[in-house]
Amino acid sequence: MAKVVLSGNEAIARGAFEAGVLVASAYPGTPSTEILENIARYPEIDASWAPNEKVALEVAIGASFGGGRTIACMKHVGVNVAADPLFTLSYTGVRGGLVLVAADDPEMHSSQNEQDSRNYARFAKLPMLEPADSRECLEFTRLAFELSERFDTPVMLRSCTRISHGKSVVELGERRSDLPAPRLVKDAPKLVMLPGNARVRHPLVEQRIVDLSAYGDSWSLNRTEMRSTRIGVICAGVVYQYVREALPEASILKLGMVYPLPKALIREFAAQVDQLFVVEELDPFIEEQVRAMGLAVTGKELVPLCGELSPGRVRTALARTGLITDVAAAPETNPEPLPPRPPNMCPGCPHRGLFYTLNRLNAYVTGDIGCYTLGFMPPLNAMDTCVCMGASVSNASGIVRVLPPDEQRRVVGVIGDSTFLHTGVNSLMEMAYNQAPATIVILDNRITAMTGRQENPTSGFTLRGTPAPEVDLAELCRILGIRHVRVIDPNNLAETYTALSEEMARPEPSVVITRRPCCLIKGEGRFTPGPVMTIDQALCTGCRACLRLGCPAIAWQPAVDGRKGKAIIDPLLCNGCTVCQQLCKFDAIN
Ligand SMILES: Cc1ncc(C[n+]2csc(CCOP(=O)(O)OP(=O)(O)O)c2C)c(N)n1
Repeated sequence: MAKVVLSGNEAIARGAFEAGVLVASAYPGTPSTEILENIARYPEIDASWAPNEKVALEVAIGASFGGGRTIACMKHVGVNVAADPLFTLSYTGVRGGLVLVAADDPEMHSSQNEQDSRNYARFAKLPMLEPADSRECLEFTRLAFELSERFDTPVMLRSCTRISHGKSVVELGERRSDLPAPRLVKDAPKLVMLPGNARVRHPLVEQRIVDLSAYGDSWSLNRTEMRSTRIGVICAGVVYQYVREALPEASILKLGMVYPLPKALIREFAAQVDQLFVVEELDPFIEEQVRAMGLAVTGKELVPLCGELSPGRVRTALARTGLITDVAAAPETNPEPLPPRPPNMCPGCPHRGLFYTLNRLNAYVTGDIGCYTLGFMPPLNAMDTCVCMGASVSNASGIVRVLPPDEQRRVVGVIGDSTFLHTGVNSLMEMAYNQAPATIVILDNRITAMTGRQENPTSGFTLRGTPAPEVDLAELCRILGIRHVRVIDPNNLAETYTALSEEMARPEPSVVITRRPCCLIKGEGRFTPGPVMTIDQALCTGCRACLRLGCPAIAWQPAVDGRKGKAIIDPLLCNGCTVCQQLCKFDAIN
């Protein structure tokens, strides 16, 4: 078959296709998003966005219980949301093979924390595979389904930013067409996890881990590469590439299955080398288990606990042992720091007018995760907390309970449309139920913008672009028990100011929905740019009020030759939202 260059995410998608997967479900999140987007290219697979990761996994569980092979994909923090079904799925096992892809983000390129998903495999007692390049992404995904059915277990596949987004050569294979057709089979003792049945399943789960560990001792995914026996390194995933580059002479035990560990193979390898190291990103996951086996091993004393590794960091770390001497020659990944370029909302972003207004109203903003988190950045400076998806609403509901009335009124929770449907709905239900007097703003830009403009249940389209029912957010809020709901245009500053100041003053729960499409989604009923604005230099007084919007289209021309500094608008960037025009007191912007 053909050889092609694919990203890790594309290769995982291909692996799912070749494995004969019938159903794929996911919620977007960097660096995992493109897995489902690429699966959607295969018409043989029913691929769809779920409103959150728990739902995605449960859709996959349903498909597996029906007898079909199925995959659920998410970023590392998504596994927290999906953890409830995951732990019990470990007990039920599968009918059709089930793979859960967790894409970690060491260094937090695009995440709020850098948790290590390997801990989930151990915690939930299920196997985890970790590919080291795109070829392995494809191969391991295929093999994960075989493993899942052979051992009656869900299998986790761990990727990370560098594997998901890096590209390398893969060899394409055929799609499996010999799998049994799905059909209903009643099997309550296995699939109904009430205590009596679960008690029977638990010992099977424990035995499964023992069996998988023994299987791993001779499975080709775990392999030993013997070179100099002075240094022996156990590693997996992308770190294998770093170790090969940084320590070309070292012997390596490369693990393809990072949980459970192949204990006999590890002992055999340890016995062959003078000094044993574990090099791993984030937690001492392998190291602690190897030490618990009674083996002398060095790891996190040298290797950083936080952030990504690189060939340079691996070499520098191991150089501290004195075993490597030519560290000066070690390649450093980023010798010249790049100039900082802080992230910013796009010109014409409908979130900008809202945050400008929240700043003017001196609101205390419990924030959430999405493009609008950038409302935290100067000059808008209008976000005070941000924890996880959905937390804005429940944080607002909690914070007002400890504040005096004059401070309660300042509390505003802000949440995007996708985030609201992800986990905000439950929080708003709580807020309405317990009548917490906060104001919530739902920023309805009709799309999941932050992760690359994925459709969601408010946007009217499915993953494949077919029309879908639209959730009516205002009606949903009313049904949840919010009596005061209003829909406004955030590009209208006066309307936004009036709505927010009135709702903030109200000693009752209320919701303001700011409705305007993201300026990056074009198409019918979506964003249409307005007239490009210009600043009349004769009328501009250089008051800098328009700069308080932080719009990338507005620049400052410093004073020259005794003339005052003035603002200018870059016509190539301006999307014509008119927000700057509305706040210019001198009518200089037209
Ligand atoms: C549990 C979890 N899943 C996924 C993500 C990735 N993610 C960050 S923000 C976001 C959605 C943003 O969409 P929306 O709320 O509509 O706001 P917008 O970016 O459109 O302004 C997603 C999916 C995450 N941070 N946490």
